[in-house]
Amino acid sequence: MEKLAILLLLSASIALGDANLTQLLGLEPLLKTKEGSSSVHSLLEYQFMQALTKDANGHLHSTWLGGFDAIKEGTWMWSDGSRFDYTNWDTDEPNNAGEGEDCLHMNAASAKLWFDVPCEWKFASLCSRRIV
Ligand SMILES: [Ca+2]
Ligand SMILES: [Ca+2]
Repeated sequence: MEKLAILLLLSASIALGDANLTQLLGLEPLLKTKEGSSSVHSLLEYQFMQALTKDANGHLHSTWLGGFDAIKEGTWMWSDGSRFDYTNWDTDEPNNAGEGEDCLHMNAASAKLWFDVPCEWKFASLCSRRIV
């Protein structure tokens, strides 16, 4: 429930485009860096996060989550330190293709599941912050 409240506040500040609200909530730094990128621990959480990334036309945009395996290939972790206890990878992902893929994005391809991709790619980030 706490996480839901956090995401609602973040969603509201972004949706309203209210810089003062974003600053008041202390979310501004999170929107500028990948620190505080969100973790996902259930299908329900993932579906909620997808709703936050949906535009007015119903399109789900590719968005960074806080998952990475840059420390040890194949060992996925969340940047918030929580357990990596849920996955929603697309078929044949993660595959660490090419010269390596160590970051996780959601809403990938047509299935809108997870891909590992190069961390240099540019997407919006979905962030969360513990308020209490
Ligand atoms: Ca990798
Ligand atoms: Ca991949």
